[in-house]
Order: sequence, then C-alpha cells, then structure tokens
Amino acid sequence: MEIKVLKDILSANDQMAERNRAALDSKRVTAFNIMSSPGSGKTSLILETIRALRKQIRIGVIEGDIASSIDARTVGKEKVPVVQINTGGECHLEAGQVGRALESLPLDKLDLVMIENVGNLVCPGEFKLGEHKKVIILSVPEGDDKVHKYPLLFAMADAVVISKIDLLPYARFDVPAFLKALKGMNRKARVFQVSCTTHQGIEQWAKWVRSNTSR
Ligand SMILES: Nc1nc2c(ncn2[C@@H]2O[C@H](COP(=O)(O)OP(=O)(O)OP(=O)(O)O)[C@@H](O)[C@H]2O)c(=O)[nH]1
Ligand SMILES: [Mg+2]
Repeated sequence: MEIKVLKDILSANDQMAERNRAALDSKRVTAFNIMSSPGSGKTSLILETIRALRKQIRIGVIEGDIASSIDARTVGKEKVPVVQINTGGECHLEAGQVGRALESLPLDKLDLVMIENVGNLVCPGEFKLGEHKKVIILSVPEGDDKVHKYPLLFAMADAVVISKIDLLPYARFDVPAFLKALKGMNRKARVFQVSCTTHQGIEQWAKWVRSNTSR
C-alpha cells in the first residue's frame, strides 16, 4: 500500500516535470538542475556563471532552500531575475514548486534558468524538474569517496563540477581516483575542475554552459 502511494507521488511529479519542460521549450529556454551537498558552492558557481556570460545569454535563477531567502538576495545583486522557493522542510525541489516559480520568471526574456536545488546529495536525484541538464557539484573538502557513497546523482549527471579546487593542497581528494570511479558509472558526464575563488576552470565551464544553452 505504501509503495503504491510513493509511485503515485512520483508519477504526479513526472507529469508536472513534463509540463515544465514543455513550457520551457515553447519559450526556447534551457534549464539546468544544479545539485550538491549543502555548502559545496552552488550559489558561488551560479554567480560566476552569470558574471562570465551576462553579455552572451540572459540568465534567470530559481533558488531552492528549506528556509530563508539568503541565496536569492545574493543572486539578485547581479541584477538578474530570481525566485526563491522555500520547501519548509523538504530536502529537495519538486516539479510543482518549480512550475510555479517559472510562472513568475520572465521566460520571454531569458535563455537559461539555473535551478539551485536544496543542498542534499541524495533526494534531489529522485525528482525530475523538467530540466534539460543535470549538474552535480562535489567540493574538494567533501572527499573523492562521495562518488561511491552517493552514486545515484553522479550516475545521472550531464556535468560534474569538482569545486573548491583551490583547496586541493589542504584536503585529501584523489582526483584521478574520483575520475576513474565516475567513469565506471557514467561515461557521458563532462567534468570540470573549478574554483570560484581563483577562477580556475570557470572559462571552460562557462563555455559548456553557453554551448548547452539553446539560443
Ligand atoms: N575556497 C573556496 N571556497 C568556496 C568556493 N566556492 C564557494 N566557496 C565557499 O563555500 C561556502 C559555501 O558556498 P555557497 O556557494 O554558498 O554554497 P551552496 O552550495 O550554494 O550552499 P547552500 O545553498 O547552503 O547549499 C562559502 O563560504 C563560499 O565562499 C571555492 O571555489 N573555493
Ligand atoms: Mg546556495
């Protein structure tokens, strides 16, 4: 009985995700679902992406957090349209919430919507939002073993960003071992090594974002 309820919820979410996708496609807007643990650098990467690409593409942002509008206020300073979703306790965004957020974004005037999911390396992977690309961030201080411990998100990623690469001298993160393990479960994901502090790798990342944004 419980299993049936879960299935119904998931399929309702999938239907809503398809509606979001259709709404985005009808406006020729691309959406990225950005997922990581709390504090891995999702907002920092969104800010760097806006700064790198603001002359080339029009970016809007959906911020997902359990509580607060801290990230939306930070992103809003870049003068881009931003909507904050507070899940009120849920550890992931759902398609219905994103659908309502999309309604308050000026999609006619955007090329890309970056959706920052709630900080969590597990639950967000189970809920499609209607996105075109899934981006997973893993920061150096979290350790390279997370690819083994939380395989679902890494297996479904279109792009994997190893963030805070400037901290490599101070934390144990075996980059070759991480890349080998990732390849074993996901051969298609593009991998970027970036630092939002030194800007290492931001140019390559921004190029990938640009080339995966339909405009
Ligand atoms: N050294 C270093 N610190 C970074 C880098 N990117 C982000 N940080 C720091 O990491 C902390 C968390 O960054 P955020 O961008 O807020 O991370 P987040 O994933 O958006 O966090 P939540 O929204 O709370 O899940 C902040 O103190 C950032 O300044 C980086 O490339 N290098
Ligand atoms: Mg954030």
